[in-house]
Amino acid sequence: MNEVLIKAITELNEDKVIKMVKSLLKEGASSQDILDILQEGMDNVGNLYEQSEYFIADLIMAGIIFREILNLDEMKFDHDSPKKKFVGKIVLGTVKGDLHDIGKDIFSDIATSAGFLVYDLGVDVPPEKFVQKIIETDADIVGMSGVLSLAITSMKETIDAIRNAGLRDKVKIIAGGNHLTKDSGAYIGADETTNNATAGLKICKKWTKKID
Ligand code: B12
Repeated sequence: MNEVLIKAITELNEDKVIKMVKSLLKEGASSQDILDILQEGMDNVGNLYEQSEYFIADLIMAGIIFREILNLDEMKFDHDSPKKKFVGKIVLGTVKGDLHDIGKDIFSDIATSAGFLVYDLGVDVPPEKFVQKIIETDADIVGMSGVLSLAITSMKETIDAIRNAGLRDKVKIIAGGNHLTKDSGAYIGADETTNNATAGLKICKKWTKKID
């Protein structure tokens, strides 16, 4: 079944993807299971684009399908139920030059549902906007998202700006994106990097001492 779903998303077969996801959820699959499968399909779409088999319109279509799935009522992230008291504040954004926001939005959703107060700055966020928001909100954590290669440079510039503003010791910084590695994390100066929103949330919980 999973292979068929991966194939359906790779082929951008919208109706089939939605039908299959709904039926998997009905059978008891979790939102996270679905996410993992879809991400594999998205990787295939990305690879086909790289090989010039797919075009920009196909990337757009993949994004539309992914969002449709995220918007299904059944795709509630089954983390902690929302808490009245916020467990921490996160300033979040997709870094300068990068417009990809699906991964950022997933992290925002699950962090919010786990009780974090998330200040989402959107996409193409310049370093100074991160700095300004950290000061304004007295945030505990900065979450940077980005999937383009150039995002690595923007992330480094963002962390440099945070450091130059004298805020580096006041916040923990996590960078998320498909292509990020421990090495790129060390290069940009983040505390942690991840290509998995749930793993990222666990790290944030640990930082705010709210881990289960
Ligand atoms: C959909 C898509 C698009 C859509 C984006 C729609 C949207 N609203 O986001 C559109 C069509 C707009 C697009 C545009 C472009 N794209 Co594009 N796109 C993709 C595609 C297929 C999927 C991205 C995606 O959403 N993945 C699914 C999400 C869930 O994964 P994710 O972002 O990694 O997020 C997960 C984790 O990383 C993590 N996470 C993410 N952020 C954060 C943040 C924190 C704090 C934490 C804790 C965790 C976390 O949690 C998420 C869930 O686990 C990828 C291929 C790929 N394999 O990624 C190419 C890809 C990223 N795009 C690519 C390119 C080249 C482009 C364009 C330059 C194309 C063009 N010629 O115009 C433009 C760039 C525009 C810009 N300036 O940003 C390349 C990048 C190559 C590179 N090395 O730089 C890729 C890799 C395709 C490829 N293989 O060539 N794209």
